Amino acid sequence: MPDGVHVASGKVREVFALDDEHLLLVASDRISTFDVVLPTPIPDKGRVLTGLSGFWFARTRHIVPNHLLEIRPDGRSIVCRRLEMLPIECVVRGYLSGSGWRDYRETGAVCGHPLPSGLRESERLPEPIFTPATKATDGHDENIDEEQAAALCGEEAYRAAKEASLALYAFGAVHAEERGIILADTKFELGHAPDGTLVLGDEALTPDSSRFWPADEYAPGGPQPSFDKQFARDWCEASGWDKSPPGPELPVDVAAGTRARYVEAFERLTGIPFDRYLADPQVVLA
Ligand code: Q0N
Repeated sequence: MPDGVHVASGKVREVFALDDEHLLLVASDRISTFDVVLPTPIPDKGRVLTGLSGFWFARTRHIVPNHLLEIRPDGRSIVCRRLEMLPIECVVRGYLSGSGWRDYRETGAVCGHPLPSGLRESERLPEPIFTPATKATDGHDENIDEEQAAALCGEEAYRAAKEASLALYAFGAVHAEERGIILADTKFELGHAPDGTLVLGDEALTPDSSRFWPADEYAPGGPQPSFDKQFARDWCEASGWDKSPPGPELPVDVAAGTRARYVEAFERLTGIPFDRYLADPQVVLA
């Protein structure tokens, strides 16, 4: 069984079972904008995301252990421990954006967290909040409150997942801010190892699982440009595409410009030249 049995796929990644205890996670170069996967790949995007995840996994083991066992020589796939995943998305928000902003405008609260009145879109929150969501099969996750999340996970697992998620976010946000990137929010997936230990799975603190904003352009009071995808999004908007599938082909310069932004995020956050990662993916683990 060279590369395993296909067990799951996301919009841009695939999961294969290697055996009962091990999975292979493969990150493709596909990109989604406005919830649609575009026909044009972004060269090396899967490697950027895999390398960044590896970088964070190696540096956050003191907060919570993770599923990473090995980054493959291709730089785009990892071998990981197979976990029993919690049935929630563990979202942490430090800024008011996306569904958090929508919920706040409609109700003044996000996932049961009452917030001060008068906050603007993209504003920094008084403190980061844990805002769990269900895992919807149609890709449209639904925000839930603490009580619903605890009922889905069990009280003890919920408490531990919340604590780990908030600590991981705090670690990532400080590191990113020191490098000129605002980590507005992020999503973790956690699970249990066979011995019952809580373990961080999936990818972590990547541009696909987070909102990265360039700090030097931060201007609350409206939506912020995405560090990585804004180039592709702007081109899609200007192309007149109605945002229903299929998405438009990106011109080569737009694909290249988008790649450059992903690579820049990698280099700023890791301090490692991306070429070094391509030559030896293990550099992010040192
Ligand atoms: C798992 N998903 C949903 C990849 C991620 N370590 C694990 N053990 C058992 N199951 C999973 C993992 C992990 N990671 C998580 N599916 C399987 C997220 N997927 C979506 C598709 O891309």
